[in-house]
Amino acid sequence: MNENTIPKRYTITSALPYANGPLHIGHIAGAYLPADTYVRYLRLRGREVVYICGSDEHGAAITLRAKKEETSPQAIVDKYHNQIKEAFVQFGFTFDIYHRTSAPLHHETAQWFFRQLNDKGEFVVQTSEQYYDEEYDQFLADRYITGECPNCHNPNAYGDQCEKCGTALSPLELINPLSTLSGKAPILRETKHWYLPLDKYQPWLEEWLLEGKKGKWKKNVYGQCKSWLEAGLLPRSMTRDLDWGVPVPLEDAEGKVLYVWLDAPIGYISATKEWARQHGKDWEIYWKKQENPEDDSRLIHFVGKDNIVFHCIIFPSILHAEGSFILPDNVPANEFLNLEGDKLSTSRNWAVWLHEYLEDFPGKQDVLRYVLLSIGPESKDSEFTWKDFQERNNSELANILGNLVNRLKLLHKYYGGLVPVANGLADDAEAQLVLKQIKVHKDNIAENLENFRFRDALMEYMNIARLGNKYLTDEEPWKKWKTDPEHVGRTLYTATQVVAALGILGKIFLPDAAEKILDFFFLDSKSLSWDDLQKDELVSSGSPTKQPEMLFPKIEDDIIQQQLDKLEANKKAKEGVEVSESKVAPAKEAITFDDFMKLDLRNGVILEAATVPKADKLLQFKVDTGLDVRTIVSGVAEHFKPEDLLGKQVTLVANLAPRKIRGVVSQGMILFAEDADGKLHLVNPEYDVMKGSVVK
Ligand code: B3M
Ligand code: ZN
Repeated sequence: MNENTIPKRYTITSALPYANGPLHIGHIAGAYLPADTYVRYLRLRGREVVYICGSDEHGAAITLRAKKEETSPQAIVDKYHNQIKEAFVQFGFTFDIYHRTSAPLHHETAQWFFRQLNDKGEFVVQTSEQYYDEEYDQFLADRYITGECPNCHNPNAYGDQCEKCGTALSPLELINPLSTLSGKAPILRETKHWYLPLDKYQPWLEEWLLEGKKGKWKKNVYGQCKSWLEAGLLPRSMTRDLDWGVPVPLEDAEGKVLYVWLDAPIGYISATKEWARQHGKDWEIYWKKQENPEDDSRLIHFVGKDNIVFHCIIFPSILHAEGSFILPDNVPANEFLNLEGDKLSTSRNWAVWLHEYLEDFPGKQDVLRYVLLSIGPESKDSEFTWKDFQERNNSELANILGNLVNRLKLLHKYYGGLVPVANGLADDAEAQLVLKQIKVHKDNIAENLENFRFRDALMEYMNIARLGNKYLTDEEPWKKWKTDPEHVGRTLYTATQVVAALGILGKIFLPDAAEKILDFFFLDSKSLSWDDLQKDELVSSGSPTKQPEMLFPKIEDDIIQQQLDKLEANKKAKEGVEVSESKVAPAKEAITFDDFMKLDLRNGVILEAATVPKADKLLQFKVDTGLDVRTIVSGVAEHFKPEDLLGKQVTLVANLAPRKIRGVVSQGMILFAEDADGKLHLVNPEYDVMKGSVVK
């Protein structure tokens, strides 16, 4: 099907949030608000849409949380599934269903899929050595194991993915892996798993994705996929040695479950099946290839940056391998949203939680929609600040949109609240220009939304309000009322059409305000659609109107200060808790004295310091160790500028085997200590000592 034609129907999905914690504004800005806005637009245009979401209730993150809270995984997912679902409903997201992957229907659907692939011989069954935690008597996969990312050297990469650079990993690729259960280095033990041969699908992916989606998918998404495909795809295990998840439906797979990234995307399909069951619909028209490809539903996944590989490479490979399903038409993933100059972080409690926003700002869902769409990380990471939140509410929503609606008080001042007649409208050039401009902005909104450009679409929407304000300011009806009442009639009639258009289009971006605007005209918002915007007249002369209300009250400084104080307090409280809960990394496995004596620890001095080309996390040093002058590479470029460390005394491991890192041979390791805020500091004796002195 050609992207430019209008499909018979749409299957829209938002990433299934892990049911192991509350949602924050980063989640909303990434996978949910753009999707909901797009769905509202499609529905306003009368297109057939099913919008799917639900809780992702499997995976190591959930079982780890259960262990930490000394409860069961089911208790964890029940708690957070309900909290998340409630927050979504309160915020006004319009999913057709919000399902969950612990539901029996999902297990059946995921197991059906696994059997289909297995019966087709798609899996490669392999017995191999996997990391195993002896103390916990458990194999370690995904979040059960962490280590240094081989790609970006993030020290806290997970066994299945590095969240910093997004690279899909397998545990054996981690440098210095540690079990997140015992904190100890794991051993290797044999186990059998069913691998999806992604390498076998590489040629197909290069054709379907690199060729087929070129220029159609967002650059940030296409670029990530291109780099993975260029690196060459490897077979990926689709089963895990865990006791929480969808059991592998095979005799010889006792104690194994489906990999969460096999099962979760199938959750979109099981959710659709449940929705169809509840509404007497046929789920297959939303997921299966139709007789005539022109009848295929258009599948669009809305996700955050760290989910790109799973939705663009792994899930499409699974769908392609099974053979009877449609493939994603687009995956317009967003980048990351930061908060007040720092990364949003659940673990550091550095976040604006959705459920807390709803408590602190009741009835202000539109304000958060507006701000998050305005700053959306559509092509690069972006920043939320409370000051900007206040500024956009006060100087944009209140002063532009709210102000225009409020100025229709003039209908009550001059016409008893009725919309006046517009004699001579056809010859009124200014009025004609305004009525024409509304349609231009409406078409620009469509063009931007069809291409997932939400910031630009919202700007076009606000330009309609700016158009109305400028028109009234230029026409000055309050000055002409006595001398030219006919002109005033035309002006206020035209301004009324502008506000009515903002009511209809507002259903896409600001649903609560839209309801209020249309209600101001006694208009039923459900009866008005996109096609009405083609007309010049949305509200006819003589129509009654209500006194306009203040749509967006100003947000005062003290309210914003409270949020800033809350952020800091949350962060301190979290640090406080973590320090008391010995936030330090778990102890490593005991070593013998002889092991320690093998280390040759010395003090030295940094003679030269420089960056490492094309490695934005690395610095390279020339170090005088007292034995020699050598090069050492450290992953500290995010903490220091080269000049910060020039001339500094260091403690180093002098007898570490040389390692080539990004083309530079590093001979040793300089020791740094990480503080509670994640900042690094050199480890040194209290006083400067002679170069080469041995640390005992
Ligand atoms: N549960 C969300 C995440 O990675 C993940 C999405 C699943 S969508 C099928 O945070
Ligand atoms: Zn990485």
